[in-house]
Amino acid sequence: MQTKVNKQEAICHFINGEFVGSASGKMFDTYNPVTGEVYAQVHEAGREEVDAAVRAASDALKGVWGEMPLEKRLALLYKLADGINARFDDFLQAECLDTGKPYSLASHIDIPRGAANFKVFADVIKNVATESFMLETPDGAGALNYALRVPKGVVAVISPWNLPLLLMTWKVGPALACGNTVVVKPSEETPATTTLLGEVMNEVGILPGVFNVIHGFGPDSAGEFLTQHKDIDAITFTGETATGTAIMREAAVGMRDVSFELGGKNAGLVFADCDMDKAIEGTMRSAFANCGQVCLGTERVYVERSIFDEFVSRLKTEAEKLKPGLPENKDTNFGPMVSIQQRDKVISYYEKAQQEGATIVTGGGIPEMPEEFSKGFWIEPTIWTDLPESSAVIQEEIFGPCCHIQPFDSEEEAIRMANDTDYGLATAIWTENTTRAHRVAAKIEVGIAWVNCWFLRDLRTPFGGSKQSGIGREGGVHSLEFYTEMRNVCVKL
Ligand code: NAD
Ligand code: 6OD
Repeated sequence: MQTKVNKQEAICHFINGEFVGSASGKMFDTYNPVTGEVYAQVHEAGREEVDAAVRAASDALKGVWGEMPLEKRLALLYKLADGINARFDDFLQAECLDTGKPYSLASHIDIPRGAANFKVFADVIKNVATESFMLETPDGAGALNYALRVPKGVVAVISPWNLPLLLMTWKVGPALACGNTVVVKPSEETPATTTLLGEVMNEVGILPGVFNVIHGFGPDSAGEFLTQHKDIDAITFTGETATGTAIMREAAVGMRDVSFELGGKNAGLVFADCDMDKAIEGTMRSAFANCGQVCLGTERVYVERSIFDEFVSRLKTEAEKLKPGLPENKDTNFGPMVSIQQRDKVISYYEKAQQEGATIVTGGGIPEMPEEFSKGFWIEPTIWTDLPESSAVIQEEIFGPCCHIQPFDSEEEAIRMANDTDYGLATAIWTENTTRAHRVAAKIEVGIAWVNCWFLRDLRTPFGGSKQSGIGREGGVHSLEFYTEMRNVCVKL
């Protein structure tokens, strides 16, 4: 494998169709979260590599890629999706090595969605219309206005570590479908699958320079150098709200457009008229899937008082059944945190909850693991009750496998508590009363409201966050709003 996701060789940048190291020779370690061991070194890009990647992307835009007929471009995107699926096991192995997540999860979500993101947006761009208007003019002949969609240019894609392939292709897919070229900066924690995608790009015949990858950190490293680069035309970013703020400052210079998918502190609302089995199953996934490292995950659960005790007791029983273990084991359904830093951060909230007098229903610490995993970044799934709504544990995004459960007495109270946050990403509402479902969904200040389900994705729908959870919407035609510019042509007849 050229991408070098093995022990001996370092993971390279992918610039202008080639795997290259850094001129400075600077590298950083990347870890296997299951064992806590370094599994590879990664080249860290300096301004020189960032500059080379942006130049390659600019040249590709001005060259054959920029002139390519739509049908041909979209056929290549279909080939890309097929190319990922053809190397499904390589992607699965690389993703699970970087993140420690179970194969059972990544084989159902991360890798298939990583491939699907290319086909979906190829279909969207092919089928979307642009507007036209006939203007009446004093001479009676009129003027025809019609809009053209043109690519934004060179797009910087900055992605996080929790769903590395899925979240990166969620942006690269529409960017390429719209005819842009990209420079991707994956998270320093998870460089493998983005690099591997470079191989598939070459295999299927995507032209050099269309897709480029540079590795490194954020501040004073590849991320910042990329957002500061004057030839970047737009920045699409998924990550923390604080990072979004820093990137927005850079984007202001040169008036570059941004699309931001940021943090969340999502509420689950469980009404007494819910189907309890569905609510428990859904809340289990929304709180603990991917070791709680999903931006859409539920960290605050509000449960109607009459079913509170039963809900807490059943969620505890299910949480205690989660099985940590090697990603490749069939019965593993709970992985480690991505890094020691992330685990330390989550543990600090576990300590805070205890100091603030939470009742620890289950978990609250670091589990005993077999000797061979004992240095891995494992953590216990945790449930609390009895904290005041003002607690940092309830107000701040933790991004770990934990949730606090609070009782409520009325629909209005549940809505008020759900909305009492600076974030506005997602919610999950559990009720069998359809009228209530629609009424409540309309009142929660979020980008995505799920009813009796969670993370059920239709990629044609608008996806994004309200309040401090994001700027803009991606998904379906909404992605085209960001990845293209509309140019109006006015023809006097
Ligand atoms: P992060 O913000 O720390 O890092 C994300 C990316 O930004 C990384 O590639 C990082 O290297 C880069 N970066 C950091 N500082 C930068 C800077 N100053 N300039 C340019 N690039 C910079 O986020 P993370 O820890 O990787 O991911 C977890 C966060 O992402 C959580 O807050 C989570 O809610 C959020 N998230 C949101 C969504 C969504 O769709 N809304 C999806 C997934 C994750
Ligand atoms: O499903 C998606 O398209 C998406 N962007 C998911 C985000 C998950 C956050 O962790």
